[in-house]
Amino acid sequence: MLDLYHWEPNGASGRVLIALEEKGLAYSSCYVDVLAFEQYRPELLELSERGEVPLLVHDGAAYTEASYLCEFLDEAFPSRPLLPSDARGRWEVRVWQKAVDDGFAASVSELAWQAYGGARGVGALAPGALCAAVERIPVEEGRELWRAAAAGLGEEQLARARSRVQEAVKKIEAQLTSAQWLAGAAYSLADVAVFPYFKYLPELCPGLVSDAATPHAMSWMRAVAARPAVRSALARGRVVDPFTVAAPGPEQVRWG
Ligand SMILES: N[C@@H](CCC(=O)N[C@@H](CS)C(=O)NCC(=O)O)C(=O)O
Repeated sequence: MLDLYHWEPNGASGRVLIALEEKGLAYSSCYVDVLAFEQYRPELLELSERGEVPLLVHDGAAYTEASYLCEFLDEAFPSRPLLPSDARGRWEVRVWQKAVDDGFAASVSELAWQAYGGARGVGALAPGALCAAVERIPVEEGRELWRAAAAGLGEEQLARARSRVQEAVKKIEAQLTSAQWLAGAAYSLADVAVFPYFKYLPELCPGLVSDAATPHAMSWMRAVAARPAVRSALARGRVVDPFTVAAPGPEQVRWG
């Protein structure tokens, strides 16, 4: 029995939804509206002390952290593997996952929050109501994250996010110029990790990501988006386009 607590099928939630669909696993989808602070509901905090989604519950045990969660799924349910069979290929996947976890995810989330965050849910509250809602978050790290988001991200932070995204896009385009997929010879968890963040970029950073600037990455993005499993995962959201909503990721509070 697999229960996945997730938000919109973008970012980290998107990664795990795509992995479940690619592996053809039956799961129940439990939507958690991050922009209504539902991730901090007491019953979810009992399963994950940080109140973080995606959160998978399998046989009564809870799993978080998209990279490790996807690897857990691949190991626990070996059919339709998403990790290469050779050691080099698996290393390549993990290096891409680390790049996503270390900076790409947080930087895309920051730019997306800046562009779209205010439009829905808590982001649309009047400043006083938002601050009061933030102070009711029962997790210190969550309060810290959302206080910063409510105050608005500074130009220095946004400039750093733009430059990190630019570096990541360069690497993605370079890799896809000579290969069809990010790691190894086949589609893998590396593609699953990068896609739900990269998909924001043609709209969010059109000067950086476009058919003219990054043709190989754009065809890769379209090929991933056309996969039946990815289409099913993207249909698990509530908004028409999950890449036009954003929440500030928790990573920037952890690592600054
Ligand atoms: N380290 C986590 C990060 C998960 C994450 O960024 N979750 C977002 C939504 S997809 C979130 O919960 N943000 C809002 C919050 O922390 O209040 C992972 O890789 O799974």
